[in-house]
Amino acid sequence: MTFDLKAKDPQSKARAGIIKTDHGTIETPIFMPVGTVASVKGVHQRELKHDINPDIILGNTYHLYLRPQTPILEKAGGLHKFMNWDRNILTDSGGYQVYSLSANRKIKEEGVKFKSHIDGSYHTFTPENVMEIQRSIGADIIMAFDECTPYPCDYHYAKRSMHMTHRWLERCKTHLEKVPPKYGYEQAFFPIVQGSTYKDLRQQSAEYIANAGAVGNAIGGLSVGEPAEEMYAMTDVVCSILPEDKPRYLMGVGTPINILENIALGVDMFDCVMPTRNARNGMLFTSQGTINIKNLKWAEDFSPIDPMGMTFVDTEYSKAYVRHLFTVNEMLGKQIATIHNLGFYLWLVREARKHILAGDFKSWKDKMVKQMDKRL
Ligand code: PRF
Repeated sequence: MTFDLKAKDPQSKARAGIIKTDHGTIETPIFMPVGTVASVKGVHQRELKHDINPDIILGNTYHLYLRPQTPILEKAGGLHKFMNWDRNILTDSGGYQVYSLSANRKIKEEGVKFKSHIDGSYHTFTPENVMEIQRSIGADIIMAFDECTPYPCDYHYAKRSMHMTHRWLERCKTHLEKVPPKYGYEQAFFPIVQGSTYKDLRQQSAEYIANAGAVGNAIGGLSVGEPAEEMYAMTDVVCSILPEDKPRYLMGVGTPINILENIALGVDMFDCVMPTRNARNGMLFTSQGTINIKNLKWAEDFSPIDPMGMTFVDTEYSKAYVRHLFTVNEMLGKQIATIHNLGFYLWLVREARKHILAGDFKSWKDKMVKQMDKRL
C-alpha cells in the first residue's frame, strides 16, 4: 500500500491524498460504507459500485467469523469474491464489536472471551487468531486487535487498557509475519491509538503507534458518547503526533458535521453505520439539513429528496413518495433512503477533497456545518 499526499489546506489541517492498494485507488478524505455481514444492507453491489461509487467498503471480523464463518470465506476465495466486490475492503478487528455486541465478555491479557450475540456460544479472540481470521477474510486493510474503552472511563483503567492494546499490537505484528496473505495480494495492517479522553494518554499512545512504523494508522476509542468537543480535542492531539505521510483513520465517526470537523483536524478515513442505519429509520441527511421522512409534513411535498441530486434516487423519487413507502413499510423505502444517505456521505467527502485541492476548504466547511446543523 502507498499513500501520496496531494494537497494541504492552508487554513486548517485538512489533507487530500491517494492510497493505492492491489484492489485500486482510494481518494482521501474517504467515507467507507459499512458492510458488516458481507453486505451494505439493502444495496446491490451494482448500485454500490455504479451509483454510490465508493473506493472502499468496510466489513467486520466479529460478524464474519460468526457467520458465514471463515472456512466458507476461504472456500469462496476470500470476501471480495464471496460478495462480488472487486474494489477495496477494510475489516475491523472485532476489538469494538466484541464490546458493543456480545454479552458476558471477559477481557484478559491473553484475549477476550465472549458469548455470541447470535446463539450464545462461547468464543475467544486473541491478537493472534484475529490476525488469522483477517487473513482468511482477505481485506486490503486489516486492523490491530485493541480494547475500545467506554465513556466515561476511569483514568487508571484507561491507562492499563492502553498499555494492553500496545502489547496486543506487538503480538499482532509478530503473528502476521508468521501467517502470509492467502489470496495473492497484499494486506496493509493499521494499528490503533487508544487512551480514552485523556490528553496525556492519547499523546503516549499516538507516540507508541507512530513508532510502530505501519503504513497507516487509526484512532479508536472516540465517538463512544463523549461530547463532540472532547472528541475533536483528542483527534487534534493524536493527528499532531501521527506521521504526516501515512493515512489516518478515525474509527466509527460519525455525523456529517463530525466528519467535516475531523477532516479539518487532519483525518483521512472514516466509517460509520449512521448513514445506513439511520436511513432504515427514516432519517435522511441532505445538503440542507436532516429530515425525518416519516413526518406528516412531507406527505404532499413532491420535490426531490435533495436538490443537490447526488444519486439517481434524488431525482427519480419525491419526498412524498419515499414518505409513503415508509408509512406502508415497503422495503423499497429503506433501500432508497440508504442509497440517498450513502450518496450524500460520499458526495460530502468528495466535495471536501475538491475544496482542499482548491485551497478553500476551511470557509466551505464552516458554511456546510451551519447548513447541515438544521433539522428540516
Ligand atoms: N476500535 C476498533 N474498532 C472501532 C473502534 C475502536 O475503538 C471504534 C470507536 N469509535 C469504532 N470501531 N477496533
